Amino acid sequence: SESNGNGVESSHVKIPQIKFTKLFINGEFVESLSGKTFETIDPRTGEVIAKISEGDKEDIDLAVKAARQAFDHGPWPRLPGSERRKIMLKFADLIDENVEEIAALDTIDGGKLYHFGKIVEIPSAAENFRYYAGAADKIHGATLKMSRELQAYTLLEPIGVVGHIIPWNFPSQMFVMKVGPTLAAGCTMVVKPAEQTPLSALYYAHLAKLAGLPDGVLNVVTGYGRTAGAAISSHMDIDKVSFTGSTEVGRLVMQAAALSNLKPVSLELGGKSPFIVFDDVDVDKIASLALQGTFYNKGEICVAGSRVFVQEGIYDKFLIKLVEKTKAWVVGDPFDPNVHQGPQVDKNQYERILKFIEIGKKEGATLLAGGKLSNRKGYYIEPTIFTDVSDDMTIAKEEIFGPVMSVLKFKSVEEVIKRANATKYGLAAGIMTNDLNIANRVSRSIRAGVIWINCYFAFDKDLPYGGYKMSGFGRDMGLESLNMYLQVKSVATPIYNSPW
Ligand code: TXE
Repeated sequence: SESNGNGVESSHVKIPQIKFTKLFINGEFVESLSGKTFETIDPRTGEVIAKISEGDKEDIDLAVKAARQAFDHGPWPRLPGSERRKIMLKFADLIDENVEEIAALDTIDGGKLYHFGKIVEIPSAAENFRYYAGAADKIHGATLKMSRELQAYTLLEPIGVVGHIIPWNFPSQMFVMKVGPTLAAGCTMVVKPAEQTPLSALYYAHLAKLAGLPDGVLNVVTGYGRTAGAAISSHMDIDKVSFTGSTEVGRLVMQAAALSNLKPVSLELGGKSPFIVFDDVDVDKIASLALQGTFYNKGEICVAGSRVFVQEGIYDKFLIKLVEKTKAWVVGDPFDPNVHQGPQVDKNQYERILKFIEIGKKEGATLLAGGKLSNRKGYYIEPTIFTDVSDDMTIAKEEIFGPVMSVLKFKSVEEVIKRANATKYGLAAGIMTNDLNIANRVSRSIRAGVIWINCYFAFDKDLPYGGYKMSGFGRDMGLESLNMYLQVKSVATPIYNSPW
């Protein structure tokens, strides 16, 4: 049932042929100028899926030129919002029409669950696009009440050419969550997908063309971060850069932006989010949620609730439930509908996670479940739970980005607030309690961009998403994200034509 991704049947689904492997610049698929390619790998097997054109600085230059031309002289920023909306809605319909193929691309490229992609992730990506399509004709400034005899108003203008650098853990959702508001705002752009997962981004470029998006508005340059990615953050003719990825690279992106043309930057970086369980909860239900909170998408999610704080009164009961449920958590081929967890995205991440597991053992945490490799080929790791974790252990401090949970015991509300906040990150937090006063108090005390009370991963297109502290700044999703792609221009004129 293994396959090399070339249109072969897997035991569960037909794996699509790879149709798009070249850079998408100015409305055409083209080879990179150097002619170089890189291999994208199927993490289920470690085998090569396809050779993809490797874009570098010169290719980014070409793509920026196309985007600049489309912004300065093309129709896109000048179209009435309603016209942009039409094309975006068509784009969304095309995503829906090709859901199975796109979901399968993300599965072979990133090890993501196929059925979840097909039923939830890709349709919600299309819906997210419609959300921004609906905003395209409602972007406007305000009339200002001035304290002098001036008539004044603000205009909201597209910021210009945008550079998007995106990661591999949610190739489709990241693409849509960045491209949707950028298009609605009337900007043009260059997108660099992660080198691990270039396939769906190129497929989306093809759909954009079919939807009638003018040439040069959306350019996709595949390639590595240190070359193509770095060329985006330091480009003199890119007006804004939006980055999602590691905190280390986020720092490089911001530095490059500062040293080049001072382009504004938005960064969505790592996290080490607390998932706090108070004594009064339904233990069975919340244990299931905690499992999802850490192991969903193989733990490759920046808002993973991987520090699970459990109040002492239910601590033992909670651990028993966690272990019981972990036994029923199935790791295997992500095309199989019964599987909960596929392989990690690549060998690097796989080895990085295993290293953290070893460090956890060495630093004295107790391995309650998992910790081993699965014996199959590919980059699979068992869902892993550590207990007796103290706040200063590496596994409690560093983002592991894998299926590894640390369980920590706490006594009081004040204590858990303090410990939950004792991290350089501030992306998300989960608060599990039926006590409204505790929920209110803790949600206001945690320094994080997203708080989920009695739920986790409650993503929604309406819900802005982003970090505090070293988890970055700027907000993706929601109407809030449109602001990242708009400039505010103030216009004032004397009311009585009187000079002042
Ligand atoms: O990330 P990188 P990596 C975290 C997670 C993970 C770790 C390392 O902890 O284990 O980061 O993953 C591009 N200039 N997250 O190494 O390198 C790169 O090509 C410009 C959290 O894969 O940050 C890719 O497109 N761009 C996260 C993107 O940056 C550069 C998601 C992200 O890759 C670049 C991913 C450079 N110098 C990893 N170097 C989240 N917040 O969801 C690389 N890139």
